[in-house]
Amino acid sequence: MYGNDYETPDAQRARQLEDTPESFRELLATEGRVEPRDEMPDAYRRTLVRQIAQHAHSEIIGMQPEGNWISRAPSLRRKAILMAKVQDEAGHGLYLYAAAETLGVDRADLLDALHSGRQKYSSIFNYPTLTWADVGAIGWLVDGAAIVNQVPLCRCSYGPYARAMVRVCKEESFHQRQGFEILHTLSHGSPAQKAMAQDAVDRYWFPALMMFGPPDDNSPNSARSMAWGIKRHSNDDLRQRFVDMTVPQAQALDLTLPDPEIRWNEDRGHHDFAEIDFTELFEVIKGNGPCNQQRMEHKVRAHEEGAWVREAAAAFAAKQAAGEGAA
Ligand code: FAQ
Repeated sequence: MYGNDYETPDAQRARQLEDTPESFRELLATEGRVEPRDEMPDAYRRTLVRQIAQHAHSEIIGMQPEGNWISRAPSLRRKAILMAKVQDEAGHGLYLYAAAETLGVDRADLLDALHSGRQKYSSIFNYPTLTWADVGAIGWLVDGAAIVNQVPLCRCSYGPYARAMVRVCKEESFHQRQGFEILHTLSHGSPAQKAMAQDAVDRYWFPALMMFGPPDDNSPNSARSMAWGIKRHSNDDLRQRFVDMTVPQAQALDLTLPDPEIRWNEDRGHHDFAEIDFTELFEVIKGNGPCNQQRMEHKVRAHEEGAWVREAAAAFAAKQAAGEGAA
């Protein structure tokens, strides 16, 4: 079945850990948590900084597509819920920047890396929110995908990241339900409302599947991240889990997923689905998505306009510290 170059998962894991110190390997083998003051291989630290920073940036940039609808939400109730959700995403970004800082990096440097394009954020936030139904599709599909990806991160080997994820996941579950409820209301409303919900799902389905990253055979970081206990499942395994979870939910919504090849495969015990065109993901990551430029321009402008707030906060903190010193 396999060619000669097949490596068992255990052998692959052992190879990935060859240059890792024995004590660290033992910690990972016993599922122990790595804490900020523990010794850790440099490459482990760098991988965590990369992933946690990208994750934090995604939460912050992810406020933009939904923020676009706060002023146009269809009722006061919807507006209040959406404002709370967008505020939650800001909170997630802050927990994650704090988790990254425990690895010895500076938040200002991470922001600089985002603004100069040296660090990435999730591809999904480079798509426009054209209608109110898109807010529902983001909650249902994007937060749904985020939960599938992030629940295993609650068992990540790095303590501060794992602990941040516990709280983030609780809030994401609420977000997913609010998106489902928006779409349920629309899909059981007028024909025009149902068509709007279907159109949003049609546009967000494949981009949501791409959130899980490139396929396993084209994912340079996965093997090592899994050996280190940072990632617990491969990109494709999580994508499959998401499809299996979402198909019955789409039926409950009375909406169709835009993939005629989706069907239950008795032998695999999973849903089959169409091959994904990953050239779109790579283009969006390169900066060529529909909204990359707009998202970054907005982010950089907001950061520049907020300089006085940071300066005032720093001046206040310095004054407090001087006062405490004098006491
Ligand atoms: N977008 O080798 P892999 C949210 C990059 S949820 C952009 O497979 P890895 C909640 C990847 O960085 C969204 N870039 O990489 C919310 C790497 O590039 P590099 C955020 C992507 O790290 C909801 C290269 O491709 N969630 O924000 C993407 O092992 C609603 C090769 O890929 C997280 O960040 C992508 N989709 O696996 C907020 C979760 N996929 O750095 C507001 C934590 C891959 O080597 C509203 N992160 N790349 O130059 C992860 O689980 C992982 O980092 C993956 C990628 C799975 C995203």
